[in-house]
Amino acid sequence: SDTALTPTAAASGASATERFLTDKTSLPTEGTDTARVNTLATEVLTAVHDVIRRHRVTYDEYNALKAWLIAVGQDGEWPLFLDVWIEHVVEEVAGAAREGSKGTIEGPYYVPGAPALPSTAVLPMRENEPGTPLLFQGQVTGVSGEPLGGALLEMWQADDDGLYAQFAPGLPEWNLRGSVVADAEGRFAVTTVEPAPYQIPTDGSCGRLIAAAGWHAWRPAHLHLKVSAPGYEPLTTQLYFRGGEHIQDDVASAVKPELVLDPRPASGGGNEVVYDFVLDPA
Ligand code: MBD
Ligand code: FE
Repeated sequence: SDTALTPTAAASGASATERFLTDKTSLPTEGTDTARVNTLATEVLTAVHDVIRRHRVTYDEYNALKAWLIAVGQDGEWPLFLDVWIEHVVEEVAGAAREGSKGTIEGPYYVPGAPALPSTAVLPMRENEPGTPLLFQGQVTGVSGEPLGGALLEMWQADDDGLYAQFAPGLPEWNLRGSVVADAEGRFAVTTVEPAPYQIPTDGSCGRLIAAAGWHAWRPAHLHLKVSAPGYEPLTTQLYFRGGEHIQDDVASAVKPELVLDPRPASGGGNEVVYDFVLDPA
């Protein structure tokens, strides 16, 4: 096989780390809330101390942890580790007061600036893109039912091999990534292909943790979306497929019942599904 086209933990980790450092706000240097940091850091450290005492952690185990933490950084897998095992609780807290559509985690593979597409569109894809065609349509409204004309739906997803453009080699830059602009009534109709389940890299430190703990590395097949409109709270979400593998045991714990699609066969072949988004006021 062509090793240049084989996805590796180190390559996708480096891309995800660079992505994060480019897009997300840099570390605050001023205005640090010392009391807040003191509370959070003290409680996290105390929780770790308690585990060490309760399980009589040995020096061999401590050194294995130290080596593993160093390797996570060397592999560029901090974005992956944090988004798989921590982000779902941050999102749970952040989204608790939302009245409109449920959201879920963003994960490490969002890239801003995907090609702009009209309300009826085909996501950028290769000729003969493998996978079951999917017509995904719906409407974006506010919580009072007001249509949000011109709402933006940024979409990104894995292909039929479970690979994300810009994080696995050999795919066109914007494959299965697009910025869809809804029509004047907030409606959209996007043609894509159904993604495959996603296996997080098994050849890096996150994979070594999974193997050592006897876990599995799978996420159920999913579409990622960021839905936004001026004056409304942006929504970051994912949509899954009823009956799909690992819906019940997502390694990233990011499935919610409201996020599971039930596509049915479309008359022209492939599948189709309707899903509406409701945004909270900002
Ligand atoms: C993904 O595709 C993903 O969505 C998350 C949350 C973590 C790793 C890979
Ligand atoms: Fe994903």
